[in-house]
Amino acid sequence: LSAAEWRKQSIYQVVTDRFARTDLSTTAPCNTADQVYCGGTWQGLISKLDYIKGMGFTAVWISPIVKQIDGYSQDGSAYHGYWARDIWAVNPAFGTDADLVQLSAALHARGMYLMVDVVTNHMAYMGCGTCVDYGQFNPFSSSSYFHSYCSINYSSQTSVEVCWQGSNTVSLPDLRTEDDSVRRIWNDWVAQMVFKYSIDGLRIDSAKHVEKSFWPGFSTAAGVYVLGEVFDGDPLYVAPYQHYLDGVIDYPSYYWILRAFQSSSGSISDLVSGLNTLRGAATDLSLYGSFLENHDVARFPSFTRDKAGFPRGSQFTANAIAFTVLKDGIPIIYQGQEQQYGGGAPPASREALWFSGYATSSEFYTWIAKLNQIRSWAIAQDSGYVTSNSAVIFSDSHTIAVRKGSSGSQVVAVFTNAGSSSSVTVSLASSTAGFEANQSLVDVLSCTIYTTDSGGGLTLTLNNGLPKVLYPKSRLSNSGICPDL
Ligand code: ABC
Ligand code: CA
Repeated sequence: LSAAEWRKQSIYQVVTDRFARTDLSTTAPCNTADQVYCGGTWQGLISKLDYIKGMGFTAVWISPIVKQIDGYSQDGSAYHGYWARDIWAVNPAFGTDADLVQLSAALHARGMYLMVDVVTNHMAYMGCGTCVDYGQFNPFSSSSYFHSYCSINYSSQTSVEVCWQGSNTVSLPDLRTEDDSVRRIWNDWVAQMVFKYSIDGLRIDSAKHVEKSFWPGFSTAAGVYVLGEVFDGDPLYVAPYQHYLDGVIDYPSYYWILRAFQSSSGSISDLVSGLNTLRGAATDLSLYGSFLENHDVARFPSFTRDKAGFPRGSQFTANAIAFTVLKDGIPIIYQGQEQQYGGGAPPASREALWFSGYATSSEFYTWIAKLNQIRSWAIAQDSGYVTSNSAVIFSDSHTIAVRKGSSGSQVVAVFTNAGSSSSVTVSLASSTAGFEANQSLVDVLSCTIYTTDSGGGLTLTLNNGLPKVLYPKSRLSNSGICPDL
């Protein structure tokens, strides 16, 4: 699938081992601290695709598929998939080649897309950096394919690229991706993978650890949208990667959103200025991947204690999720957010989803479903929606209002970190929000109608810390959104 088509998608991130088992057990043990395989499979995922589709997602990103190193150590086992040994075989713990083909077919049958996580930076070895038995790797079965061992000094980009991730318990031998022999293998591999499993897009692991010049050839060989993981909070560090990859994961915004919405003293002004900086630096924000949680960070609810008001949960989380889904870029929701999982730093944030019973009535399941529905309706109504950059039209210490989309069908969303028992009033001017005089707008989250004044202005109050998303009432017919209005 092309980058242009990916802009309109909404991605659900799956850690295969932790999503669903073939037996669909909801009680099989899975203690995250153990860092062992819990039994999730591609067949389990196939059985639960309607759970994902039911939230309005159109694509699924799965954790890496290739064969891993065996064994167990202080760093755990390879259940996450980032410790490759043989790139030409699939991980038998998750299923067979045929299962993977079936997964992709099952997604396509639902009009959905498959994104696969790929690691080209390194292989893995259970042992220290200078003890590696290179003969175990397929195909990189000699030390000549690898940089010699050194541990990364993050203040040097050269070191980030040529030294090794991992530890001396599980070392991650760093490939000489600058060599033609290595590049040829990866380009051939990715073309075959995309073809064999009908893959629609790739999430590129450890993108900042590979020299930039590797990516254009790899991306051309893949022939599908590639989304790079550049794990860094600095927009000026991250943005240039988009000259080499279609998109990048939006780590800069992640940090600003996390800090702005985790408590009533979070900084909205840092969020506003950060977004401005990123907008200035980014080549194409519509191809960024927006997220609030993933398998490498602590879950958002682990940062916030507000459990009152919003049913079973937090207004802070509700705002942060809504902001993430409606901002510029392709939204990515990590499995478990819809069940308000609260695991802290990894491995704690890799809880098995089955303990939730896959409840489709949970508050955040329906919240996310609503947000995806609104976004996809805005996209269907307005061909410029995804490609137009949003603008912050109002902000103060507790609120931020953002406008996105073409005039006449723009989405105006107002978010707050004021918390559960708050009431904050915001005035939006016609000149910035773009509303008409006496226009009917619907807050599509609560299905409440608002009417602008004779000058097109609107004053509205956010109660109990929840956001509002305004959309022209005249544009909602047949949307299925707020059908009773
Ligand atoms: C295992 C154990 C852990 C143990 C560790 C030593 O070994 O599970 O308990 O502590 C995989 C597994 C991990 C595993 C590692 C290492 O391999 O999932 O469980 O840890 O064996 C990707 C994947 C990730 C994967 C790998 C490796 C790469 O998403 O799941 O990990 O294939 C770096 C990399 C990034 C990588 C991430 C985990 O580590 O760049 O590609 N993710 C700074 C650095 C970042 C760094 C980050 C986290 O710290 O700049 O490069 O990411 O370590 C901001 C700054 C940022 C800064 C953050 C922390 O603060 O702007 O730059 O990031 O303000
Ligand atoms: Ca490297």
